[in-house]
Amino acid sequence: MVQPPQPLPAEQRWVQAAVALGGNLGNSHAILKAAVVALTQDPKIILLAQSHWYQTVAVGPPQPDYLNACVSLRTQYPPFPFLQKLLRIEAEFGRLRQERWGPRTLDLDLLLFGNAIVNTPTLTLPHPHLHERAFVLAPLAEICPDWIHPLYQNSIVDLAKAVDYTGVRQLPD
Ligand code: PH2
Ligand code: MG
Ligand code: MG
Repeated sequence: MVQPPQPLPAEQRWVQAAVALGGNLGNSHAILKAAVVALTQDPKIILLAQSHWYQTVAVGPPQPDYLNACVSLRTQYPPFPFLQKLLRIEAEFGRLRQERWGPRTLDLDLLLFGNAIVNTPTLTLPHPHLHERAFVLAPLAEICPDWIHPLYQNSIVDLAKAVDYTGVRQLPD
């Protein structure tokens, strides 16, 4: 008997995401660059763009300046497995963090995942502070100016126009 054609395995679709990188302990330049390489080594992740590096005055308790940047990428991971991937990379680079908003070797924050809106104890999308942080909006507006914030319905470049850039300095290439 002739078998009816079997459905092909569902292809995981590729979704665009944006990630903020930050660090202010150890050799931040080396650590953050290595974190980007670690992301690109995963076959379920394709890097699209990387912003300049920024030296930024710390928001929160007194601590050294941060190095910050953002990347945009496409991924076949769903949001939670993608978050797990980010946490694994943070752990790999010896993330140290004692206090909330205190100094850390590597912070990878999931900012945007397509137009997903997620509210759970472990993941909030879009990132709840994305729209108010100059150290995120400056690099993000470079690489994703037209991305519409799923909650505010404003473009990233418009959100970026509304914040104060005191203490945020773009570093030369
Ligand atoms: N991250 C924090 C707290 N404060 N300040 C700057 N400038 N850059 C950061 O990435 C940062 C911060 C918690 O994640
Ligand atoms: Mg953070
Ligand atoms: Mg974080």
